[in-house]
Amino acid sequence: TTIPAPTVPGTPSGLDAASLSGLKRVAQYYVVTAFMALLIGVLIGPLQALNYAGIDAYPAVARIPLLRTIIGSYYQGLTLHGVLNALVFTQFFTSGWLLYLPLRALDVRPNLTFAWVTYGLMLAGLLTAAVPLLGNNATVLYTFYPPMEASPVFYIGAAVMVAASLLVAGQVIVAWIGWKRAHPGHVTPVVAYMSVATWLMWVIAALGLVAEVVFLLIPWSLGLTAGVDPLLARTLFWWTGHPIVYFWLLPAYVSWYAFLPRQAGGRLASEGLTRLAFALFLVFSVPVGLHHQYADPNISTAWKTIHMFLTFLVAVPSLLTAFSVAAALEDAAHARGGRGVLGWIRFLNWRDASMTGQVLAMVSFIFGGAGGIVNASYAFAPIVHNTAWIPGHFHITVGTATTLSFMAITFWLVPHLTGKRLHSPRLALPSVWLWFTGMMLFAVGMHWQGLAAVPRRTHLSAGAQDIYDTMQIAVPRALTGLSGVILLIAALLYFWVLLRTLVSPRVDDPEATVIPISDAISPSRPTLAQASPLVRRTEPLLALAGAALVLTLLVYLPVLGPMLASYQAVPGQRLW
Ligand code: HAS
Ligand code: HEM
Ligand code: CU
Repeated sequence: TTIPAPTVPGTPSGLDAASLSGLKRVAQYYVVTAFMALLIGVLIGPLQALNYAGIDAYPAVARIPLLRTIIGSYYQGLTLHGVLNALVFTQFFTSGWLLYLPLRALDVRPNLTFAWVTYGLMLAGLLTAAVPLLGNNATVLYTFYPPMEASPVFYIGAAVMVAASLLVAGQVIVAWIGWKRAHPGHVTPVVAYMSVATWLMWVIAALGLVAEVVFLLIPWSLGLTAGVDPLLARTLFWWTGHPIVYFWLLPAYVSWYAFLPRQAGGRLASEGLTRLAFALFLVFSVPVGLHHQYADPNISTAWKTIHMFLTFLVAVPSLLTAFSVAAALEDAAHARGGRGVLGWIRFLNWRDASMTGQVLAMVSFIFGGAGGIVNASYAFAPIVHNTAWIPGHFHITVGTATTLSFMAITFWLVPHLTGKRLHSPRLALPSVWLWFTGMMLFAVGMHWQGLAAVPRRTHLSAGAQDIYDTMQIAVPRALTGLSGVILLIAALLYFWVLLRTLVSPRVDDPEATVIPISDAISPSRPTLAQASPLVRRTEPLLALAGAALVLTLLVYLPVLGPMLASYQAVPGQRLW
């Protein structure tokens, strides 16, 4: 399972030294752009946490001219926070991460011009969308539900950004197909397997959003159509909107499976199981979107229920992951002398910030995942839907399981890409502990407030203060406010370490920091003939993607059909 070192210069299709360093540079641009977006997005978060503590910081913010442009209102800030963190940060990071890793694992020489053009396109899409966002002409939140209507420039920018991600997907998938042709009868190396499965899933997932933006929102916002059907648009949105959360999660899983065991001092539990988890994600990630629409009228209860059961099914590969990765960590701790049912946990490599951050991210995800299963239950959904519970849920999924993992990964990835040394590992460690502590407190505060029926997406510290004050939830409000302060400190520490690392001089050969690829406990077999039946059956990723598409159409066409047949054109509104 080792990622091969660059082959002898001159190998026709292999990754020679020049293309390796070129590839690293593209990946570095993606990763750094991602974290710049996160920096801006995250700084807005504490203001929102204070709002959920009953403290209105927005009049004070509005007095500072630069901030007034960005955070002119609670909702402009919230839109920027959601878009930059959840959409921009994740997509840019993954485009670098899951471009670099599979090409490296397959030892395929990339077309660097194509890679740079794709990066440029993604950046152009982002900058285009930023214009109306910063001008308060796209304050529609990151879900942009119509009939709220943003400037067409926002939708066009967003569409270009997503299109660019599909080009990255294409580059990786084409490289993998080429590798398959050149290596008949061989098993795809596990890191490449996970990456290709993730990209194939994303291609199918993105179809809903692409259809929504290209056929509904862009023509409508340009004034070419009189109105848009909100229900149809929302349904297409959630076609993408659910699986996008796995597009955020699976890149972290790649690291939890393939790299974290070695960082902890152990081995990957089972390659076959790893492949199975990703194959299941490929097939079952998309056909579940109606679990975001239980409260929407005019969708049959039967289809909502079917999507609910499929949601429970797509939790299975995460449960597999939980046990499999826990086993890998226990293996690591045993190798370091750890014993006991839980006693081994102490023996992990807790001095290493990269390992610690990822393990803490995983711990947060135990609770994030459990909450997700509550959300998915048709019977519980009415209690939690649209309440503060939901932001509670997703800050310990995307906000921690994903974000804290990506942060922890940069501690080795940035040195590996740049040849620079991590600035102050001593500060890196408290930054991940503080992020974890802050987000866990945030989650307690927000879930608790949600159960008390505090709504999400509400500037209640301003307009609704009277009602809010009578709710007798002083403890969770205080926890939420406190968490905002802790998270601010965590973010400042982390970005200090990252930025100092980036501006430091290059001191090492980048290859001196190795990709921490783990061995597997069960030996891996390079050819399909020797491989286990599980490995053989999960290898045909294109066929699995075909199955995913068929299943998605089966559970979506009967839902979309009636909506198209009774299309309701609703004129746009600007609520801000
Ligand atoms: Fe979710 C809403 C259901 C996972 C993100 N989710 C959201 C929203 C976001 C989001 C952003 O069914 C809000 C959207 C909006 O703005 O309206 N979610 C689920 C389910 C899962 C799930 C069933 N969500 C995620 C992930 C996200 C994410 C992952 C981002 C990355 N979610 C919902 C539903 C809603 C929803 C409803 C709509 C709510 C509403 O009413 O609006 C599952 O995939 C979760 C499965 C996960 C597990 C946990 C496995 C645990 C692991 C860690 C093991 C740890 C170890 C550490 C081994 C079963 C893998 C051991 C270490 C030691 C030291 C001991
Ligand atoms: C929304 C706080 C970091 C993604 C929110 C809300 C709060 C908050 C209080 C709820 C606002 C409302 O419903 O009115 C924070 C704090 C952070 C932080 C204090 C850390 C300093 C993150 C990160 C991500 C993220 C790292 C993702 C990578 C989101 C998203 C929303 C949100 C997608 C939903 C926006 C919407 O409802 O339109 N955040 N957040 N946040 N946050 Fe964060
Ligand atoms: Cu979902």
